[in-house]
Amino acid sequence: MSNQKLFNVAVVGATGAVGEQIIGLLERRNFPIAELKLLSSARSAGTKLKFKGKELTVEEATPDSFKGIEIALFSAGGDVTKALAPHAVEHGAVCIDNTNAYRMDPDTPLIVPEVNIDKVSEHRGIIANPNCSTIQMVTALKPLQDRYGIARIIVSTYQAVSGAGSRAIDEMLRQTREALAGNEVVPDILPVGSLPVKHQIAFNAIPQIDKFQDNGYTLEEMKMVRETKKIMGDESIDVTATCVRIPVVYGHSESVYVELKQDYELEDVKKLIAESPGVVLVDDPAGQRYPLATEAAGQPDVFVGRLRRDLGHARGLNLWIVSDNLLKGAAWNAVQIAEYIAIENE
Ligand code: NAP
Ligand code: 3JN
Repeated sequence: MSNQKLFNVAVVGATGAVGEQIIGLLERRNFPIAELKLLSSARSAGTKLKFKGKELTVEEATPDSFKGIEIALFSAGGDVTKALAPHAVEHGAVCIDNTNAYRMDPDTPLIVPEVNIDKVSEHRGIIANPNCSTIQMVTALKPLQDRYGIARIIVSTYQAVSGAGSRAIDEMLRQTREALAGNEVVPDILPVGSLPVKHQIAFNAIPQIDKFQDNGYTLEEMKMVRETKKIMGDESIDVTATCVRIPVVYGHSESVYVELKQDYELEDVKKLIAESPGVVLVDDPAGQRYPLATEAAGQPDVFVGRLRRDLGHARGLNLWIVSDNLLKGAAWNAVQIAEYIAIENE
């Protein structure tokens, strides 16, 4: 008989695109669970979801849902986190939050396990999971920061529709069918569900992810700027981002330019990346091998390729970084943190 400690776990947002991946990972990773509580809004309460061959009934999330819960994984939007996570903490749970609600709170660690797991012990009940676009970029760049230092990052993203939730996936597939049938394409959700203007995503690229800020950047772009500095623990890194939605279902791709603080040899950089945890080097121009969203989908790792020196700047380096936005970008990063917490509390 095993003496392994088992945990009472809640998944808030269990019926969503991220929640579904969290539940799948808890099952596949054989997370040490005593009781699993699946929570959503009243809309989906009563839905049956499978976990390890058993049917569990989704319940409406309320402040009382967290009695006895030890680990709560939130992915139901920032407002839900703000309303419910403090109650979960009061009931003694450690919350791992996938939303923007607490990411920049100085008392909340913002964690990517491959980069800064040492900060997790500073939590006061809530641990924040970064934005998907930030997670994959910092996972790939951390070895370069450690070895050479990073002065500047210029990133352009090519983001999958699943990042905007399950309704955005449905919208892209519906619009594609409408366009191919020669029918009128009716935009409904993207780029931002709560804003009045919508754009077609099928056969298109939309340079807006989330709302525009007063400085002309979108919130997604500003998340990349702020979160990168916090996770890397270096406010001096200059970061500038352009975030674009493209008609891909799973897997965010990023064209990243980094300016290092020291001279480098390209072969050393490739070796560093190839040896880094959670990162896979796919860089074979002769064989036409480079990271692709279709190949990253369903995988937990961050894939890096197209490494080449900037022709005008000796310390400049270009990379192409791809990862499954719902896995390493959200659910897998959160479950990695939960596994770390579970081991610490055994
Ligand atoms: P989604 O597919 O639209 O799912 C939303 C989930 O939240 C559903 O389970 C929904 O339940 C639940 N929910 C909505 N309102 C609620 C309420 N008042 N109380 C309890 N549950 C409620 O969205 P998603 O793609 O899974 O994303 C969910 C959230 O995760 C996002 O808003 C974002 O904050 C975060 N996220 C983070 C990343 C990242 O980069 N780390 C990526 C994507 C998403 P119903 O079925 O009842 O509606
Ligand atoms: O659009 C994407 O590809 C990622 C979206 C993330 C997202 C969507 C809605 C709300 C977030 C996030 O994780 O930053 C949030 C939010 O929590 O603010």
